[in-house]
Amino acid sequence: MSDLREKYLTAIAGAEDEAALEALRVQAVGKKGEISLKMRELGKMSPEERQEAGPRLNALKDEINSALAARKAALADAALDERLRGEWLDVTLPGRPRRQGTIHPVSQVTEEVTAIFADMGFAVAEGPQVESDWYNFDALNIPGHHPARAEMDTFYMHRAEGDDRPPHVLRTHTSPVQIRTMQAQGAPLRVIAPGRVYRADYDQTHTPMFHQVEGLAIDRDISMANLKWVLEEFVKAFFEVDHVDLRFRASHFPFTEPSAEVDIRCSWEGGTLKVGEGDDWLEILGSGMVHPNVLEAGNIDPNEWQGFAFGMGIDRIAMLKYGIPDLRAFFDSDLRWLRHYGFAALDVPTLHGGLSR
Ligand code: 2NL
Repeated sequence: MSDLREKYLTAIAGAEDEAALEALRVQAVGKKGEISLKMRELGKMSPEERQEAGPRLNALKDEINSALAARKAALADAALDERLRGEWLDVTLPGRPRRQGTIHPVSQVTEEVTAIFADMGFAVAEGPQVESDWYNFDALNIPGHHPARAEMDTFYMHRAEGDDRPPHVLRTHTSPVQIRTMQAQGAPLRVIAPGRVYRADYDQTHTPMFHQVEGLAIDRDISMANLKWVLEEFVKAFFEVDHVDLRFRASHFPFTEPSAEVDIRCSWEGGTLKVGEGDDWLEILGSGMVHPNVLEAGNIDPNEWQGFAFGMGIDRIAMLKYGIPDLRAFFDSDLRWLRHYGFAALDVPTLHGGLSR
């Protein structure tokens, strides 16, 4: 039996890969392996012989199994070491200038919008992209039967089999972030919520993931007049012009009352957009006074507080400001497109240093 032990322990220690180990396992302790055959012979022995050989065989079997496991772990460690050596990378090396990346227009415009609203006292709020249907719909005064739920082309997450609770959704707007901020911070409040949103829609002007920024200001005596001033300041700063005309068109959203869509005066002479002159109007955002039900969902008393809110598409205003024709190219990761429309990595947009150059 000590011959067997010697034979297998030596072979296992020398096995070069997992296949060799497996062959040894079958040969030694497999169903028809050498140890198993010896165990079968126990039946033919006298009780005295069996009492001596049985435990020894069992111990040998255990020892071989341990050696197999140890060798397997050692081989896996060696394979990992080998791979880590092969994939070694010095992340402290300087970048190669010609291959340096650029800032995506969506990131650039998000930074610009953030800088403008920060200057007017708005903080940035963020929240989850997978939301409960309560935060995405109910809290925004969109009940279960409301057509807005169906119209929104919502992506639903899966529930476990037999779990009958309503499924989570990919947020269809960033409004849930403002509900969470109202609950966490109470009034007064001034925040913007930029981020990714999702709707099952794909064509020339829609991608299933896109970017939105929403704003929310809550205080004791906020009015549409405050909304109008804030949006005017924003549009002038964003399009880098001294004068704009805004047009408020009555509209409808479940979460605001009254609601207005906002157009800016512009011209498309020569195919390029000029903001603040000409006779065309360009719709850029939706807005309104926060609905009392929405304030209540945020645990804010609508008898004491009121506020305005607005929302706009970041991708859309990026296309307008920087003359980018095709929305879908935004998310293609085409290096030539990124080099052409991207921004220098160190040009951080600020109001004093210039938003864009
Ligand atoms: C649009 C319109 C809008 C809001 C978003 C909002 C959020 C809360 C309360 C009330 Cl928490 N309103 N958001 C309000 C009006 C319009 O978005 O066209 N977005 C692209």
